Amino acid sequence: MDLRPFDKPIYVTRPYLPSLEEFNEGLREIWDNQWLTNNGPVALRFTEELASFHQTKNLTLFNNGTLALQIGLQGMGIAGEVITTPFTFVATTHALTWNKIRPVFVDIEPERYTLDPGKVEAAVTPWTTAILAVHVFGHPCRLDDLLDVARRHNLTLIYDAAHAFGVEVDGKSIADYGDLSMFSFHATKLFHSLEGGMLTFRDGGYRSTFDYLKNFGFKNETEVVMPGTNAKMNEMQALMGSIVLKHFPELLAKRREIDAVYREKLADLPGLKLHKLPNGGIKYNFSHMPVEIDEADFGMSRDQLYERLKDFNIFARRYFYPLLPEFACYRHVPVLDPLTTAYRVADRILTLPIYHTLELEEAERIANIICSLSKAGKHE
Ligand code: T4K
Repeated sequence: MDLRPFDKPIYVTRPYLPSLEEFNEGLREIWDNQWLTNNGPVALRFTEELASFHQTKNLTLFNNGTLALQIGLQGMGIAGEVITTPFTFVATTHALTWNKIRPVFVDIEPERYTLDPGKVEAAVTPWTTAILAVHVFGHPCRLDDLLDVARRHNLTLIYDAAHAFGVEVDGKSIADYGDLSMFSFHATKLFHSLEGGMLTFRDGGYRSTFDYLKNFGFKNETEVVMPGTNAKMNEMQALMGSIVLKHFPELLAKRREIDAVYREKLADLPGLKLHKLPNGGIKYNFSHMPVEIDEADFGMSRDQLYERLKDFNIFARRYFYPLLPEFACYRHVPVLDPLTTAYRVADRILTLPIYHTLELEEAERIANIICSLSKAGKHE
């Protein structure tokens, strides 16, 4: 069994890069057009490609996911309090704060790590205007239950789908669920456009508002109808996105294989819990490879394992730790729910490397190294 440290660093993820020839081919068109940003032809074409991929016309592109979400919230006039998850990347909560919205953190569920709809319901107050849930690691939230709570309390249902590109539920894109969804196309995501973001929305009437907001509020050359910002996707981003979209099926297939290797090797390891693959009509995207470490059974803590793996040139990540309310800028947020599950998961979670250029033998070696570091492995 190969337990040697890797010669090169193995990161939690690596961006998909097409061949330089393929990218150059697209660059030629941009050079010929002499058009670099502001709704250029490549961005318009990429929008069409994504519309066809998601089977919806109700989408618009941005230069990153964070600004997309900020603009989505602002464009829909969300205010007051929004019930959200503490187990996410900081950008989810920042998007609320930038809009002067008060985040209300409630707990997550232990298996899928997404918002617990029962806890959401219990946190509704007269000031609540929306739910902002996250399909964390690409795991769809409890869509029906959240919709039920939202409709009964007249709340807008917003999904941070930063990790959920390509996920389908009952044959429909995850973008079809909720009033608004935000997707991140950051380089670290399984689908990327260097940086980038997308909003999809149920009510097509919001399109012009979102488009004005991302372009300084311009309606036309002489009319500014709202104080917008600059959040447009440029032509280079759109070119990369368009190429990555063509290769998306093969990227997904490779991730599925890597996931299977980890599962086979780690399934029975005491003290390590694999995340449960979403089932029941869900097409998953293998966006991340989270595992939970139980210190007593595994023989070392999650943090010790995280550090020990570095000795083998393996750079796993603790997504998402610390929990949002632990950050200095959110310590003042009153938290009424003890967030028991979220704290437990944040203390145990480790996301293992998964990306299309990771060889299956490398995934196997990472898994074997993890086994060898565990209490059970040492006794073998
Ligand atoms: N909502 C959620 C739930 C999110 O997860 C995110 C972003 C957002 C909203 C906001 O969307 P964006 O505004 O970003 O579109 C990374 C990403 O920067 C961030 O996009 C992502 N979530 C978050 C989960 O992860 P870091 O600080 O962990 O990234 P970094 O630079 O440490 O990269 C991780 C690893 O990836 C590196 O160790 C090596 C590898 N890497 C990274 C880059 C940038 C490469 O190999 N090449 C690269 O170019 O935040």
